[in-house]
Amino acid sequence: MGGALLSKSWRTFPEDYERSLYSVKTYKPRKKSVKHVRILLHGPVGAGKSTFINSVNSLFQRRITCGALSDGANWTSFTQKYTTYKIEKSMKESYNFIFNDTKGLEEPTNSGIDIEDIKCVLKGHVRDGYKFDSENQISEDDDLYNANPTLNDKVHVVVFVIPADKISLISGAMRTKMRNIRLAASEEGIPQLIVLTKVDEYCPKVKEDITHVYRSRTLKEQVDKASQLLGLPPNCIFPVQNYHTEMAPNENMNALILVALKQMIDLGEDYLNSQTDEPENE
Ligand SMILES: Nc1nc2c(ncn2[C@@H]2O[C@H](COP(=O)(O)OP(=O)(O)O)[C@@H](O)[C@H]2O)c(=O)[nH]1
Ligand SMILES: [Mg+2]
Repeated sequence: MGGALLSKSWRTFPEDYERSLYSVKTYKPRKKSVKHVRILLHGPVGAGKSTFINSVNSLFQRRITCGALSDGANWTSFTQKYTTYKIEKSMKESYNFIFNDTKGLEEPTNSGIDIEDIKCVLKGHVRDGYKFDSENQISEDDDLYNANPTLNDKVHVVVFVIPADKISLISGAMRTKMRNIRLAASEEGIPQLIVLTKVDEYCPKVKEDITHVYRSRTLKEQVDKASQLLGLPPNCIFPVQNYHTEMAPNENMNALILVALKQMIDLGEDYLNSQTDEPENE
């Protein structure tokens, strides 16, 4: 056994930051009927989903933004409102990628979203503002049920958000639920990836210096565990450190967040181009 840091990195630290930033900023779906790529974040409560969206926002605003998305006191609530998050480009405009955020069913409260509801989300049947109810599935009679979703309403990429420091604590039940969501997404042909958060919490060497992220021996092990957990290859797993306290903007943290975001957009764009524009009738 060697030290905490491997002499060789298992992935190259992203270098062409400005180019990636430019391509994300100017991204526009090739399909005219689609306004944006819709990214669905899913994962246990406290995994860092809201903080990731905040981190992306901070990256684009070039200052740290927080608060607005924090789940705060209501994280154990039984209902969860379906909300779309946009990143503002200017007063009038947003970037052409949007986020939706869903949490898994939690023991023991069993709050969270049922797999059947998630399937409806994936297909674009759930409108903004819908309050998920862990006791009842969305009904076709609901005002916020979209009976005729277009490609624009559908989810184009699914992101599992998993905390690096808690992978071993993920219960069998939670794992099954995540795998079922993965299966449902795969059935729709929707691509998936994993964002591995809290790499700073997990590895002291990474906390010291984020550029060590791809040289951390223990973190590589967590990447492999996450890969096994959901059956996604290690190259679909993106370690990040979110802006979680009063931190100054950091170029290296941004680089990791941007690599993950760019991959989400690229996979989402591939999915869009593989679909027909016709509204789906079920
Ligand atoms: N150290 C550290 N803390 C994080 C990171 N990401 C999120 N957090 C913290 O983890 C907690 C839960 O995050 P939150 O985004 O609310 O989780 P959510 O339930 O998935 O939306 C918050 O206190 C965050 O500040 C990270 O990368 N590193
Ligand atoms: Mg949240």
